[in-house]
Amino acid sequence: MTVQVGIIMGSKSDWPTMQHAAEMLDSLGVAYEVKVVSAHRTPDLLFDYAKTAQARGLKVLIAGAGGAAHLPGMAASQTSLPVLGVPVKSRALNGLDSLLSIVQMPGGIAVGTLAIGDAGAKNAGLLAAQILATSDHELLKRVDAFRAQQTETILSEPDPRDV
Ligand code: RP5
Repeated sequence: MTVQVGIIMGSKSDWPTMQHAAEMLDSLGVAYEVKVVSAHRTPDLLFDYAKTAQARGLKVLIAGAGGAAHLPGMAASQTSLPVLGVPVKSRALNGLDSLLSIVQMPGGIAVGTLAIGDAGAKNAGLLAAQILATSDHELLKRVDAFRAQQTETILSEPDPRDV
């Protein structure tokens, strides 16, 4: 399978959150790579990664970071690939700092910002798959099947007291 999605994050400590993006891509059969790339601690690596991503065949980047979360925006500044930003829940401010750092991009450089934490990472994986599915009919069928299954699970268990 050709690797189409790059999942990057500012620190190893972001992995418990970002693994939810990877799990979603796994479940939808989308190949991806994972790498720690820090906007602040490894800026040269970030520039190299983002500048070469398209030529290496990647189609979407998912970038997660916490606190002064500049990774998604700086990655977006170096590539025309769609960049999905995941605000990681920070220890000090519960991720509000991460969210505001990622979402408030200046006009002209776009980052698609997801929710704080696990749900945001999960949806980043799903949204990356949906972007790829616009030109991949088999993937679109898998995305639709996932959604149908999710709906069916809820409809078949309407009583919240059932385990
Ligand atoms: C950010 O700083 C990372 O994205 C991480 O969320 C946060 C804390 O990093 P560590 O101190 O845990 O390495 O760059």
